[in-house]
Amino acid sequence: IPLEQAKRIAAYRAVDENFDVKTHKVVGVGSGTTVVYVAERLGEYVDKNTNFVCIPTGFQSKQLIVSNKLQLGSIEQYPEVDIAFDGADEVDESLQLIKGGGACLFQEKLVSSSAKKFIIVADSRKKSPKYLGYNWKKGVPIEVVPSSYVRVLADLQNKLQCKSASVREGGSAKAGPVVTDNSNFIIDADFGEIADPRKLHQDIKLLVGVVETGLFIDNAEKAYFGNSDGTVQIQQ
Ligand code: DER
Repeated sequence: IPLEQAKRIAAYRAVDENFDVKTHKVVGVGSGTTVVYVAERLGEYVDKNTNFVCIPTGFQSKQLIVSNKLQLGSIEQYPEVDIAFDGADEVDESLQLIKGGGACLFQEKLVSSSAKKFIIVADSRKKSPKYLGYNWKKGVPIEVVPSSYVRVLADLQNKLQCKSASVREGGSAKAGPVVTDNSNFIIDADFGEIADPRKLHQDIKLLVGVVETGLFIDNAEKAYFGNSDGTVQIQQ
Protein backbone atom coordinates (compact mmCIF):
# COMPACT_ATOMS: atom_id res chain seq x y z
CA ILE A 1 0.00 0.00 0.00
CA PRO A 2 1.14 3.61 -0.53
CA LEU A 3 3.28 5.19 2.19
CA GLU A 4 0.63 7.76 3.11
CA GLN A 5 -1.91 5.00 3.70
CA ALA A 6 0.52 3.13 5.94
CA LYS A 7 1.02 6.32 7.95
CA ARG A 8 -2.73 6.89 8.18
CA ILE A 9 -3.42 3.32 9.38
CA ALA A 10 -0.78 3.64 12.11
CA ALA A 11 -2.03 7.07 13.19
CA TYR A 12 -5.70 6.00 13.32
CA ARG A 13 -4.79 2.88 15.32
CA ALA A 14 -2.68 4.99 17.75
CA VAL A 15 -5.56 7.41 18.36
CA ASP A 16 -8.25 4.71 18.62
CA GLU A 17 -6.22 2.61 21.06
CA ASN A 18 -4.92 5.42 23.28
CA PHE A 19 -7.18 8.47 23.13
CA ASP A 20 -10.00 8.28 25.65
CA VAL A 21 -12.45 11.05 24.78
CA LYS A 22 -14.05 10.81 28.25
CA THR A 23 -10.90 11.28 30.34
CA HIS A 24 -8.37 12.99 28.03
CA LYS A 25 -9.21 16.71 28.11
CA VAL A 26 -5.86 18.17 26.92
CA VAL A 27 -4.30 16.59 23.81
CA GLY A 28 -0.90 17.50 22.34
CA VAL A 29 -0.73 17.52 18.53
CA GLY A 30 2.75 17.21 17.00
CA SER A 31 4.25 18.33 13.68
CA GLY A 32 5.14 16.68 10.40
CA THR A 33 3.31 14.61 7.78
CA THR A 34 2.26 11.59 9.86
CA VAL A 35 0.58 13.50 12.65
CA VAL A 36 -1.70 14.97 9.96
CA TYR A 37 -3.68 11.73 10.26
CA VAL A 38 -3.77 11.95 14.05
CA ALA A 39 -5.47 15.35 13.76
CA GLU A 40 -7.83 13.94 11.15
CA ARG A 41 -8.84 11.08 13.44
CA LEU A 42 -9.20 13.33 16.50
CA GLY A 43 -11.54 15.49 14.42
CA GLU A 44 -13.82 12.47 14.03
CA TYR A 45 -14.20 12.28 17.82
CA VAL A 46 -15.56 15.82 18.07
CA ASP A 47 -19.27 16.20 18.65
CA LYS A 48 -21.55 18.47 20.69
CA ASN A 49 -20.79 16.56 23.90
CA THR A 50 -16.98 16.53 23.65
CA ASN A 51 -14.81 19.32 25.06
CA PHE A 52 -11.17 18.26 24.71
CA VAL A 53 -8.60 20.96 23.83
CA CYS A 54 -5.65 20.45 21.46
CA ILE A 55 -2.22 21.97 22.15
CA PRO A 56 -0.03 22.77 19.11
CA THR A 57 3.72 22.20 18.69
CA GLY A 58 4.17 24.98 16.11
CA PHE A 59 2.45 26.83 13.27
CA GLN A 60 1.86 23.72 11.13
CA SER A 61 0.39 21.92 14.13
CA LYS A 62 -1.91 24.90 14.77
CA GLN A 63 -3.08 24.64 11.15
CA LEU A 64 -3.90 20.97 11.65
CA ILE A 65 -5.93 21.75 14.78
CA VAL A 66 -7.85 24.56 13.10
CA SER A 67 -8.46 22.75 9.80
CA ASN A 68 -9.83 19.69 11.62
CA LYS A 69 -12.17 21.89 13.67
CA LEU A 70 -10.51 20.91 16.95
CA GLN A 71 -10.48 23.26 19.95
CA LEU A 72 -7.18 25.18 20.03
CA GLY A 73 -5.52 25.81 23.41
CA SER A 74 -2.07 27.04 24.47
CA ILE A 75 0.58 25.25 26.51
CA GLU A 76 0.57 28.27 28.82
CA GLN A 77 -3.14 27.74 29.62
CA TYR A 78 -2.77 23.93 29.80
CA PRO A 79 0.74 23.19 31.12
CA GLU A 80 -0.34 19.63 31.97
CA VAL A 81 -1.18 17.55 28.92
CA ASP A 82 -3.13 14.28 29.23
CA ILE A 83 -1.89 12.65 26.02
CA ALA A 84 0.33 13.81 23.15
CA PHE A 85 0.85 12.35 19.68
CA ASP A 86 3.81 13.16 17.41
CA GLY A 87 5.98 11.80 14.64
CA ALA A 88 9.67 10.96 14.81
CA ASP A 89 12.65 10.83 12.48
CA GLU A 90 14.06 7.72 14.14
CA VAL A 91 13.11 5.43 17.05
CA ASP A 92 15.65 3.12 18.69
CA GLU A 93 15.04 -0.11 20.59
CA SER A 94 14.41 1.64 23.90
CA LEU A 95 12.06 4.21 22.36
CA GLN A 96 14.63 7.00 22.39
CA LEU A 97 13.97 9.38 19.50
CA ILE A 98 15.57 11.66 17.00
CA LYS A 99 13.09 14.42 16.19
CA GLY A 100 13.37 17.83 14.52
CA GLY A 101 13.26 16.93 10.85
CA GLY A 102 10.51 19.50 10.58
CA ALA A 103 12.38 22.10 12.70
CA CYS A 104 9.65 22.08 15.39
CA LEU A 105 11.58 20.22 18.08
CA PHE A 106 11.47 22.84 20.85
CA GLN A 107 7.69 23.11 21.16
CA GLU A 108 7.42 19.37 20.42
CA LYS A 109 9.62 18.60 23.41
CA LEU A 110 7.87 21.19 25.61
CA VAL A 111 4.51 19.55 24.87
CA SER A 112 5.63 15.90 24.86
CA SER A 113 7.54 16.29 28.15
CA SER A 114 4.44 17.93 29.68
CA ALA A 115 2.25 14.97 28.70
CA LYS A 116 1.30 12.04 30.94
CA LYS A 117 1.25 9.79 27.85
CA PHE A 118 3.34 10.38 24.71
CA ILE A 119 2.60 8.25 21.65
CA ILE A 120 4.72 8.17 18.47
CA VAL A 121 3.20 7.59 15.04
CA ALA A 122 5.47 6.78 12.09
CA ASP A 123 5.98 4.59 9.07
CA SER A 124 8.28 1.58 9.37
CA ARG A 125 11.25 3.44 7.86
CA LYS A 126 11.63 5.31 11.15
CA LYS A 127 12.28 2.20 13.26
CA SER A 128 16.01 1.69 13.85
CA PRO A 129 17.10 -1.96 14.17
CA LYS A 130 19.82 -0.91 16.61
CA TYR A 131 20.85 2.64 17.53
CA LEU A 132 19.90 6.19 16.60
CA GLY A 133 21.77 7.40 13.54
CA TYR A 134 21.35 4.02 11.82
CA ASN A 135 18.76 5.15 9.26
CA TRP A 136 18.48 8.89 9.93
CA LYS A 137 21.60 10.33 8.31
CA LYS A 138 20.79 14.02 8.49
CA GLY A 139 22.30 14.51 11.94
CA VAL A 140 20.83 15.50 15.30
CA PRO A 141 18.69 18.63 14.93
CA ILE A 142 19.62 21.28 17.54
CA GLU A 143 17.68 24.51 18.09
CA VAL A 144 20.06 27.40 18.83
CA VAL A 145 19.83 31.14 19.49
CA PRO A 146 20.71 32.76 16.13
CA SER A 147 23.62 34.89 17.43
CA SER A 148 25.32 31.77 18.86
CA TYR A 149 25.44 29.57 15.76
CA VAL A 150 29.14 30.12 14.96
CA ARG A 151 30.11 29.38 18.58
CA VAL A 152 27.89 26.27 18.74
CA LEU A 153 29.29 24.93 15.44
CA ALA A 154 32.80 25.32 16.87
CA ASP A 155 31.91 23.70 20.20
CA LEU A 156 30.20 20.76 18.47
CA GLN A 157 33.40 20.11 16.55
CA ASN A 158 35.99 20.89 19.22
CA LYS A 159 34.27 19.79 22.41
CA LEU A 160 31.95 17.02 21.23
CA GLN A 161 33.95 15.74 18.22
CA CYS A 162 30.92 15.67 15.92
CA LYS A 163 31.78 14.57 12.37
CA SER A 164 30.13 17.54 10.68
CA ALA A 165 27.56 20.19 11.55
CA SER A 166 25.78 22.91 9.61
CA VAL A 167 23.04 25.49 9.96
CA ARG A 168 19.86 24.33 8.20
CA GLU A 169 19.28 26.55 5.17
CA GLY A 170 15.88 27.50 3.77
CA GLY A 171 16.90 26.40 0.26
CA SER A 172 14.42 27.48 -2.39
CA ALA A 173 11.85 28.26 0.32
CA LYS A 174 13.88 31.02 1.92
CA ALA A 175 17.26 32.66 1.40
CA GLY A 176 19.45 32.10 4.45
CA PRO A 177 18.85 29.86 7.49
CA VAL A 178 15.53 28.23 8.41
CA VAL A 179 14.01 30.31 11.22
CA THR A 180 11.96 28.21 13.66
CA ASP A 181 8.51 29.06 15.05
CA ASN A 182 10.42 30.33 18.10
CA SER A 183 12.68 32.61 15.99
CA ASN A 184 15.75 30.40 16.36
CA PHE A 185 18.09 28.56 13.97
CA ILE A 186 18.51 24.80 13.54
CA ILE A 187 21.93 23.15 13.42
CA ASP A 188 22.09 19.55 12.17
CA ALA A 189 25.05 17.77 13.78
CA ASP A 190 26.25 14.40 12.48
CA PHE A 191 27.52 12.12 15.25
CA GLY A 192 27.22 8.90 13.26
CA GLU A 193 25.82 6.03 15.33
CA ILE A 194 24.60 7.19 18.73
CA ALA A 195 25.13 4.46 21.28
CA ASP A 196 24.36 6.70 24.27
CA PRO A 197 21.75 9.27 23.20
CA ARG A 198 21.11 10.36 26.81
CA LYS A 199 24.75 11.36 27.35
CA LEU A 200 24.92 13.07 23.95
CA HIS A 201 21.75 15.04 24.68
CA GLN A 202 23.16 16.20 28.03
CA ASP A 203 26.52 17.18 26.51
CA ILE A 204 24.87 19.19 23.70
CA LYS A 205 22.40 20.85 26.07
CA LEU A 206 25.30 22.33 28.09
CA LEU A 207 26.74 24.23 25.11
CA VAL A 208 26.18 27.99 25.29
CA GLY A 209 23.46 28.99 22.82
CA VAL A 210 21.65 25.65 22.66
CA VAL A 211 17.92 25.96 23.31
CA GLU A 212 17.00 22.27 22.85
CA THR A 213 18.13 19.08 21.11
CA GLY A 214 16.19 16.69 18.89
CA LEU A 215 17.14 13.76 21.15
CA PHE A 216 13.96 12.83 23.06
CA ILE A 217 15.09 10.67 25.97
CA ASP A 218 12.70 8.56 28.12
CA ASN A 219 9.80 10.52 26.66
CA ALA A 220 7.80 8.23 24.35
CA GLU A 221 5.80 5.44 25.95
CA LYS A 222 4.62 3.67 22.77
CA ALA A 223 5.28 3.83 19.03
CA TYR A 224 2.99 2.78 16.17
CA PHE A 225 4.76 1.94 12.88
CA GLY A 226 2.77 1.62 9.65
CA ASN A 227 4.10 -1.16 7.39
CA SER A 228 3.85 -1.26 3.58
CA ASP A 229 1.61 -4.35 3.81
CA GLY A 230 -0.97 -2.41 5.80
CA THR A 231 -0.09 -3.97 9.16
CA VAL A 232 0.91 -1.90 12.19
CA GLN A 233 3.81 -2.74 14.49
CA ILE A 234 3.61 -1.48 18.07
CA GLN A 235 6.73 -0.91 20.18
CA GLN A 236 6.47 -0.14 23.90
O1 DER B 1 10.12 17.32 13.06
C1 DER B 1 9.63 16.40 13.71
O2 DER B 1 10.05 16.03 14.82
C2 DER B 1 8.50 15.63 13.08
O3 DER B 1 7.68 15.06 14.05
C3 DER B 1 9.16 14.60 12.22
O4 DER B 1 10.18 14.02 12.92
C4 DER B 1 8.24 13.52 11.72
O5 DER B 1 7.91 13.90 10.48
P1 DER B 1 7.13 12.95 9.48
O6 DER B 1 5.93 12.43 10.25
O7 DER B 1 6.75 13.87 8.39
O8 DER B 1 8.06 11.86 9.07
